[in-house]
Amino acid sequence: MSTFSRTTVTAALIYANGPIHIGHLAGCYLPADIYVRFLRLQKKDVIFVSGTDEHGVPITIKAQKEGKTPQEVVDYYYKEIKSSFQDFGISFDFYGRTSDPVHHQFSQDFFLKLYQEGKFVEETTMQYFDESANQFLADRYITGDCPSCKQAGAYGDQCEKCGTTLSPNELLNPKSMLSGASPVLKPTKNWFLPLDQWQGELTKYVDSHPEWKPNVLGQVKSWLQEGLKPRAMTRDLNWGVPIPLPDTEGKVLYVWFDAPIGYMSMTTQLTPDWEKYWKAKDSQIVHFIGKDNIVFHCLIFPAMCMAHGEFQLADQVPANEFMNLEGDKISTSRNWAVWLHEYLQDFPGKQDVLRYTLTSLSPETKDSDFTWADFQTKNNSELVAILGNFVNRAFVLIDKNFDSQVPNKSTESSLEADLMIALKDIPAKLDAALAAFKFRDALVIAMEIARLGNKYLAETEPWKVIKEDREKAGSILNFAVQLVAQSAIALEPFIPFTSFRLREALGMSDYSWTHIGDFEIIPAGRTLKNPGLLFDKIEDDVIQVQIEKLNKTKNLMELAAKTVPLVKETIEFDDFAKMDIRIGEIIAAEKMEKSKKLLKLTVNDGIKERTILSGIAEHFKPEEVIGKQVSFLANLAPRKMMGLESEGMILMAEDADGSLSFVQPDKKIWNGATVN
Ligand code: B3M
Ligand code: ZN
Repeated sequence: MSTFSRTTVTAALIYANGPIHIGHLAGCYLPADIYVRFLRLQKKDVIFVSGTDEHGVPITIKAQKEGKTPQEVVDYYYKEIKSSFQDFGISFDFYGRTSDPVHHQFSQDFFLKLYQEGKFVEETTMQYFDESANQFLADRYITGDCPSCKQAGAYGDQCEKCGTTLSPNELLNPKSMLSGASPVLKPTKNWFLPLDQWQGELTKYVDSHPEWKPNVLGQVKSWLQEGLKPRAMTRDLNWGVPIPLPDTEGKVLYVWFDAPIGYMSMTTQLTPDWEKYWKAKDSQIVHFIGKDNIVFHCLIFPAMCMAHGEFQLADQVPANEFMNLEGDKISTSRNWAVWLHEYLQDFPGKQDVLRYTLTSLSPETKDSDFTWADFQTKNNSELVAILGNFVNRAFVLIDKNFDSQVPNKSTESSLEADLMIALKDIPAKLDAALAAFKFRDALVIAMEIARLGNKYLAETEPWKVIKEDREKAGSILNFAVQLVAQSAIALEPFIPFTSFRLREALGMSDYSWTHIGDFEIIPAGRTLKNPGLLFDKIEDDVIQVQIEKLNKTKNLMELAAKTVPLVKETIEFDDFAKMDIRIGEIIAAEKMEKSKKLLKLTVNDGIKERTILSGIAEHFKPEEVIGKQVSFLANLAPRKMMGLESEGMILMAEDADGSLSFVQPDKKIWNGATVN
């Protein structure tokens, strides 16, 4: 790894169609940030580029759902996402967007070069088309049963259940997402990258990287084994990068064609010197992604680069698995997530606690699970009890006994010798873990410094020594301060906000990774500024609030999943036509003395006032219903109840939780209107 002159780090371009949650952070942004900060501390030449993916069906579907234009959706979420990353200290050098004209131009040039050099196969194929919506159904516009695991609800590009990558024509029982209708097949022309022709080169490429993580190699090899097929690099859609060819109205570049090119187009916006980061052989390219993006980064994008010819291929693709939340898959649509912006509202200033917890639970080799209980334990038993406690003791003792000035180092006993020995291996181990993308291990190693510091203070007891031997106590505290400084450096990639506070407190400006293990970082005599408590204990009630929030979500989900009653036996039109349903206005309402359930309503039916007894008293107060226009069955035979005659029946809709609502016209209309 040290043979590279520079490193180009990318983190997946997340779709700009929603806010971000802990799963995103843990999946690729946090590991990428840790890695980049590590390289920067080593004074390496590194760039860190990411941005939002603003094309493709996920964006247009979101726009349709919200009644907005795709541009409105991406403009909104670009800002939201960018600021969430900023809030959590994800230190991109450039955070771009694929709707940027620079990107459009760059990806069109890329496409055109491949086109002109005959790297595409132009083909007219039968694609699913929704006749009512008058639109081809690319990718996520179509759902059906997964041919592989048979799960319903697989998308045209992927089954989320089993992870298989699909094409729309493989789905069983395909349905249009736009209308729910069964689509028809219609011919259309697209440009395909013949991945089959690159199979040999790609196999060689993958074989040259036996060091890739097993989860990555596993997926890639199974694709290669199945045999690669040509894949369309264009789509029949109105949203995306227009195809730079004549007569291609209504067609755009496939989002997975333009998105990875975004890494490059964004680098051109970062530095005029961008080419060396993508073209020079001595550049190391590292893509941080989640597991669902593996094939695109390890096979399809490399094939595109091979076909193009000027760009280097990725050296490392350290993809993570997924992080679950309290035992369940994180899901945006079910709102089963911890949203970063909500976390910050609930835990202001505690970004590092989340970064720390997510790193120590990182789904590096298999899916992992975030629980609020773990979060609390990580905070209380590690950040507070180990790091916070150690740092606090060192600062307080120096404040109290040495007027906040770093005392001299003098005596060294066997305890200091032991400490040095214990610390000796830490830098090398830490480097090895970080270079191998083992961030969980790396965090444990980095925390070891504070652990040793705590142990050292417990063994040397400077608070007792000070009473007899001021010089010796001072020397112990000098050692402790050096350990605090080393912790600040070693932990900077993981908890940068805390590290910053410590560096301020210690007056550290010139420092680097090589100072880990160095006991001369902070000179004697320097005045320190006690940073106060770095972390505070998170109590049970605070955690309980979060758990209740999730429970509420769970209840709502269960409610929504409650089965809708089966449709009653079929009737003929004549049966329906017998019912005379009308609109009337409730002009008076009162409780019935002897009944808990019934309200006595007076309804203006356009001709006269009629009395209707309705079983809604447990749901509505009389004053709540007066003035409402409602639907009622006008020709129901009059019935006597509680000594009064009811002339009709009010129609009510029952919600999943049993609550009732009136069936009302959506604007004020005349009383007596018929409902057909
Ligand atoms: N936008 C998928 C995702 O957000 C896709 C990644 C592109 S990376 C070039 O998971
Ligand atoms: Zn499946």
